[in-house]
Parts: sequence; structure tokens; C-alpha cells
Amino acid sequence: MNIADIPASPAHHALQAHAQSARNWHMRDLFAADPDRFSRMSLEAAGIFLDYSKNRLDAHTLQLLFALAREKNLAARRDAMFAGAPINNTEGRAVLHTALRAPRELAPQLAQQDVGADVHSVLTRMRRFSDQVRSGQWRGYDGRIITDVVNIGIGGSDLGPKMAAHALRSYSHPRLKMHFVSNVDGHDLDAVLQQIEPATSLFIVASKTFTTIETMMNARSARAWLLAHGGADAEAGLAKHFVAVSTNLAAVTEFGIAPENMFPFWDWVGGRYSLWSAIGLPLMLALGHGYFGDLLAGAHAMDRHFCEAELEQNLPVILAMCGVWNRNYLGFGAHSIACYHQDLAHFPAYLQQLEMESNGKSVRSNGQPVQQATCPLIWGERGTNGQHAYFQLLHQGTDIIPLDFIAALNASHDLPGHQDALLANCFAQAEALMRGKQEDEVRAELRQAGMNETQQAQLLPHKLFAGNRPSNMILLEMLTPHALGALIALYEHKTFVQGVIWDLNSFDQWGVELGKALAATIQRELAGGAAAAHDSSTAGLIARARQARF
Ligand code: G6Q
Repeated sequence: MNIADIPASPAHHALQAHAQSARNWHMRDLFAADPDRFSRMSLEAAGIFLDYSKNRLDAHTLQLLFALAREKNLAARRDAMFAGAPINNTEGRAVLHTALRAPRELAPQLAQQDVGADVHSVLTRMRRFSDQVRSGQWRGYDGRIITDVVNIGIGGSDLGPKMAAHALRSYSHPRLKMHFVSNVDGHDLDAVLQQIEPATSLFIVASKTFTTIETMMNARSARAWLLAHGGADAEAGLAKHFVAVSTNLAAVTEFGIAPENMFPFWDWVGGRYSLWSAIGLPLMLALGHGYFGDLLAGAHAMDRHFCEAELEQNLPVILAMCGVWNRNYLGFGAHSIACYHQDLAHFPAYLQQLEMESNGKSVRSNGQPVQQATCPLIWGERGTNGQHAYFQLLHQGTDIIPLDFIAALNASHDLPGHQDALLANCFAQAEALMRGKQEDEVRAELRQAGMNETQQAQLLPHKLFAGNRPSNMILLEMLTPHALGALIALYEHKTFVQGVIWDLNSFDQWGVELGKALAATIQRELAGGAAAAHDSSTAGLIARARQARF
């Protein structure tokens, strides 16, 4: 595949031609030439404010990007998703996570299913159950109330609830401690089991398929631990301490969890889009149904904006198209997420899955090779911590890596001074990355420090900052459930828009299958089974592990 192949697209050709000159622009000059740049290139929707003025683009660039989006029939593709068309074509499925947060009457009807009725019936059951656990009415096998909730799940059945439970910890029930176990590495489960008591713990086995190796292994080990340490008989222990979230009733029953303790969802909910479904049960337990409802409402507000606003005023579309410009026309291969909110610690990892599993693909939905680069590498950390680690590379490294800064204007603590210090750093980093530091500024500084010409000449190149490094600034009033819902939905739709531009099916993930199949073979060999055919490196590693095991 030649990534430089040019698709037959007038908008794409125009953008390529335009990029020839745009590559030489400096954002300092763009700001100097237009005092209204900030007000022209910022907007607010569903409580989320976006400043995208610190990108290397102008009004004409944006026009061309919107033309590309129109050429790709973005609006029709979006409407098809919301209407329940089977846009996940390799799995023959609709993609309806938006129906999970819509008022009942707005959910589409599928041929075999009244989506709104099913969604709201599960929400009612989740609400009843979470009320019982939170109030202390739901008791463990010896009559004590539940103090610890352990979610066992991985990937989409882990990252969303874990990220959101952490982000909204200041809204959480004071008694219930949330734990998330995902890794097949037994150290993960072991560390949690050491902190909890069987009689006061509730396990949620969260797995869409209920066949995922990591989750099933952890669930079986947790079940054995409960029965071995709990003094509960198998039936009572499981009934009071294990619930399941899944689409696979048969496997849940087979595991020993009764149907009344299973919260279902449906094949049209993709794993990485499943936080809004029963996969959000640990969140509803932590937050209560009121705040969980606010989370859904925030996401729905962003859905409405995405569906109703013109492309030029559409937050997810703008965020996506700035990304397309950076990726495909300026050639930047990575994108960093800097969350200036400690409680968003897991947000970069969540976005890694959302964007890279959705759009990390080389084949279009019609099976043809893609004709341009697709998802950049997504990575990030919290601010200000990242500043003291890898921001050196962002400021002066040989690669240009655009960033999304995400911050809340108001804190949910009242420690004096911290919030101003945090926001000052956030805004300063974006300013420094854009503006840089020029030779005359550095020379003046060095002169003032008393250095002679020779000393100045030595230090000058090290102290220069080229600047012109793009970033978006995303601001919330405060990290509330509503704001988090809107923020997540913003990125979901950004991901969808980019998938449309790149002609991808953003809702399958065949790339994870090969490693799973090979791991099953190697696991049998590690356990003493016959050797399979491998390259010499893999065979050598297996032999090494077998020899060295105690
Ligand atoms: C997400 C992926 C993947 C999935 C996990 C867990 O979009 O499909 O991350 O969520 O593999 O799958 P189960 O929920 O079936 O255990």
C-alpha cells in the first residue's frame, strides 16, 4: 500500500495544495494578523468549551476541511448511525450507544427490538439494585452490608467505568470502595483480594461475550476465593456476592449466576462504547442513579449538538477535522492528551482504546487499502506531571506532536491557590508551544544574566523554542457527571467523524484476534503440551520460560 496515493477527491486535492503553503506558516503570525482569532476559533456546546485557534490553519483551511467532510457525506453517515443502520458492516451490527443515553421516545426501533423499552427496563433494574446496595438493604451471606465492589472486566468492560469512577470520585458513595480488576496477571486480582473481606464484597463480572479469557479466569479465581474464605455455601455465596453484566445469558447461567442477577445489554453496543449500558453498573453503584442519569444527560446533550449543529459550528466535527489536518496534511503521527485534572488520570488510557481501537486500521470498510494515514498514536498524562517528564520533547523534540489540553475551570476541593497554579500551567504550556522563544528574546535574557558574547553563542541554540506546535484547549466549568458525559461523547463523535473521513469501519477490532489465538497455543505449551511450530525467537522464549519456572 502506498500511503501517498491520492484518492479521487476534489477536497483532498485542494487540501494538499493548500498544505504546501500552510506548512510554512507560523501561528505567531496568524495571531498577529487577526486579533479576533480566538473568538473566531472557539465555541461552546453542551457545557464544553473548545479553543482551536492554536492550530496551524486559517479560515480557508477550515472551509476546505468542511468541504472534505461534506464530500464524505458525513451528515448522512451520522444520521445512519443514530437511526440504527448496520454501519458495523464486518459484523452486521447497528451502532447504537447513543440510544443508551437518549430519552426512551428518541431511541430507534430495530426490526427485532424496541430499543428504548429494553434500554429503560435495564436502567430500572440497575437503579433498583444499586439503590439496594447503596442503602445497605442488599446484604452479604452473613448479614453484613456491602463495602467493596470489584468490577472484573477488561478492555471496554473496564476502561470506561474505571476512568469515570475515578473522575467522579467526589460524587461517590462514602461507604462503597470501588476496585477494578482486569489483567490476567494474578497480581491484579491478588492485590484487591488482600484488601477486601468476602462477606462484604460484591463482584461484578462484566463481559459482553462472557468468554474473554482474562475476565473468566479472574471471575473463576474470585469465585473460588469467596467460597474458600467466606464460609458461604456455593449458592448463597454466588447469589449475594456475584452479579453479571453480559449479552450471553447461557454462559452467565453456566457460571452459576442466576438470570435475576444478570444485567443485559446488546450486540449493538461496542465494548469501547459500552460505559452507558449495564457496563456502567459499577458507576451507578458508586454515583447513585441521579448522578449516573446526569452522566447520560451530558452525553445526550453532546449527541444533540452533534446531530443539530452546522458542521462549521459543530464541536466534535471541528475537533476531528483539526486532527485530520494535523495527521494527513501536516503529517503529524502522534497526538497527546494532557489532562489538567488529577481525577482524569485514566482519561488518556480510555481515549487510547476509543481512538486507536476504532481507527487504527489500514483497510477501508469496503476491504480496499486506505489511501492516507489513519489514527495517530494517542498517548498522554496528567498535567502538571507531564511537564516534568516528557514535555521537553513536545517543546524541542524533532517530532511535532499536537495536544489536547483538558481542564476544569473550577475545582471540587477548596485548597487555596492550587487551581490558579494548575490553570496557569495549562494555559502557559499551550502558549509556549504556540509562540516558542525567538533568538532576540533569548539573547536579551542571556545578556541580562551577565553572559558575554561567547557564552551567549554557546547557550543560544539550546534555549531557542521554535514554537508553532499545535494544541486544542478543552475547558469544562467543573468536572461534574454531566460535563464528563459530554466530554466522553465529544471524543466518541470525534472518533466517528475521523472514521468517516478515512472510510473506516470504526466499530470492529479484528486486529486484536491474532495475538489471542497465538496466546492460547503458547499457554498450552507452557503448561507442558506438545510444541507447536514457531519462529526460533518464540520457540526459544517458550523453552526458556519452561526451564526457568519454579
Ligand atoms: C472493545 C473491544 C474490547 C472488549 C474486551 C472485553 O471495543 O471489543 O476491548 O471490550 O475484549 O470483551 P468482553 O466484554 O466480551 O469480555
